[in-house]
Amino acid sequence: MNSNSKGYQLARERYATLDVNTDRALKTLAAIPISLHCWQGDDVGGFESVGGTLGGGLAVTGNYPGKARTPEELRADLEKAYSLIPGRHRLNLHAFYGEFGGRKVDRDAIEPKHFNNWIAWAKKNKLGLDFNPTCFSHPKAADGFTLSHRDQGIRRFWIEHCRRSREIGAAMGKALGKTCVTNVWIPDGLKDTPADRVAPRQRLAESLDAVFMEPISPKLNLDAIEPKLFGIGSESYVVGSHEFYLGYAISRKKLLTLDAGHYHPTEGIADKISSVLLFLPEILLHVSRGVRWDSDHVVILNDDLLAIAREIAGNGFEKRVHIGLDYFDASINRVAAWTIGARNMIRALLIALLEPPAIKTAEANGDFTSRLALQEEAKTLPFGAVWDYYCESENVPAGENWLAEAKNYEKNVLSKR
Ligand code: RNT
Ligand code: ZN
Repeated sequence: MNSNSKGYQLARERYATLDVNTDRALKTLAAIPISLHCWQGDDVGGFESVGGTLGGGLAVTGNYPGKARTPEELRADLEKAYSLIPGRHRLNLHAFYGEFGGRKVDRDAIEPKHFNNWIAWAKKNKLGLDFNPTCFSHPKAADGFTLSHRDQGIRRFWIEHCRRSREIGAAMGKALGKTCVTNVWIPDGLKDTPADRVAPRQRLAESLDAVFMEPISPKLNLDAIEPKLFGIGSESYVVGSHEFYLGYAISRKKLLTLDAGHYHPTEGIADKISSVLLFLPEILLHVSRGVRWDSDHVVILNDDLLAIAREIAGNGFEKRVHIGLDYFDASINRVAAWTIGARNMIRALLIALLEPPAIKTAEANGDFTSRLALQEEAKTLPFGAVWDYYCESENVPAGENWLAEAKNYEKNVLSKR
């Protein structure tokens, strides 16, 4: 009997009185993969031989020592993080994390072979892979426009990059036997008031149609597109706005990506899920945490996260909502940043799966008093004991015990870089 069994037995009994089956909840939880974003490991740097500076209005603050400098280091750091996160998960790669053998391979020339090491590593570690074209940190994106650029040559360059990215995604999906989601995010937008909001959007729609022209089996690769309200340097106008991509996704049957940092600060993505899934079969989430703006802070267990988890788990949308993380904090241990965010995402899903059914019943009966009372009482149910038990049964540290392992890794590996 392991140390948490006693706590788990008591929790299971307590939940049973509320018609909640904790064993069943854990079984469902174990089948929900979280896609960890590779870019937390090196501050969105990538491995191109001609290293550029971070562009596209993305900003990473902090200079905590020990960031990954090579693919080997990044993979080692990820392995450490996965060993501290319960369940089987995925890795979300950006195109500029390819391995180009010290050669300059421009973005319009990337091929599946540049990701062979990642694929082999994913296979060995039983991970799925997701993918993203990298339409920033590049001279051809320096003026803030890519797929919607007024210059046809620049548009063609980025179309080719995105086209190849889907093929790489399909190669990953095929090699691993797990569908890859390839997400297109572009920074295109304007700092100050546009004179013409229409033309760039027309060009973006045309470019995307060119990117997606070749049909790819949805078993191998799914295409996703990610809207944004504003960015640094695109405060007044973002070409790929929410309405733009919602319309595009519905008309072209693509996945819409909802990033928690991409809306007005008081606007949550949780409420969008049920609406969008009425009209699209599947979506992708970039779970992030904005603090006053799209600051990409590490995901914590707050109401926003719980609301997102409830929309997924409470409605049985686990298979239709692909969950990815998207944040970058360089002010703390980066392995810990992955671990904290991923554990919180999983913990939030667990809490949602353990929600007493009486809450929904009360609402269905028009008894809003009971709904509120039960919602509040549910906040102190013993989900912590269920979580600890889950961690132990998945052979990862329960409670705060993972921190000592992350600190050890920092001492023995990260601090020597
Ligand atoms: C940017 C988007 C995008 C990026 C990654 C690196 O605002 O959220 O998803 O964070 O592609
Ligand atoms: Zn994002």
